[in-house]
Amino acid sequence: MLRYVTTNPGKVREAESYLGDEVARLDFDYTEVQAADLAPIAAYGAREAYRHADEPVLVDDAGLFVDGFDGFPGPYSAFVEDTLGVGAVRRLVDRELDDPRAEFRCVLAYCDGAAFDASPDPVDRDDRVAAAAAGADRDAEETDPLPVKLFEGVVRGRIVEARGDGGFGYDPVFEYDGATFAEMDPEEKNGVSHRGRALERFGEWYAER
Ligand code: ITT
Ligand code: NA
Repeated sequence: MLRYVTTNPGKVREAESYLGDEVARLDFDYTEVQAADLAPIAAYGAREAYRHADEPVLVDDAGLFVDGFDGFPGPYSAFVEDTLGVGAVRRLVDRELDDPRAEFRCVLAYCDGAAFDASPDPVDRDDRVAAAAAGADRDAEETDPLPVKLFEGVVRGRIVEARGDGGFGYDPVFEYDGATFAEMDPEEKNGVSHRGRALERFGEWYAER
């Protein structure tokens, strides 16, 4: 059984809506290393979660990256949500920036203890993830040989005044094509979201495995 490793029930709903009963939640709070990118955080988390669960695991690290703030809050999105709240991020964007554009990113890290084909796979990695994964793997060669495979999804939108009661986290303040993510149901959101895109890349690859 594949374990979707997260403490966040909102993420699980979306993963289940995409992967169905192929996946079950594992509520495990892995160590979040500090890094400027999501990929190494997810990769380290997947290794730790695999050792904990001894079953195939998928770790989901995500964040909101505001263009005009050089990607802030990015990897610190959870900390900023817990301390300031999503309304404060919206007010900060409104006050400080003329350009409200932002993107959500999601990196899924898969680990099942086995090695992967090292050949470049254009489906599931863009250049940024490949570079970060190479970095993670390079670090890991010294300390941790456990192979991890990464899948990224990105969606661009803009920060708006909060609307909608669906979703979780920053969904009410993130607008895509006229609707906030909090105004979409999980299927609609998966159809366009960072997580949906990462899940799609993972799903195609996993079906072949
Ligand atoms: P886990 O680490 O246990 O999976 P988490 O909620 O702490 O749960 P992250 O570390 O990935 O997850 O932090 C992501 C932050 O970004 C957190 O504040 C989330 O609410 C937010 N976030 C992630 N995906 C999101 C989405 O699809 N919509 C809105 N906010 C999202
Ligand atoms: Na977290």
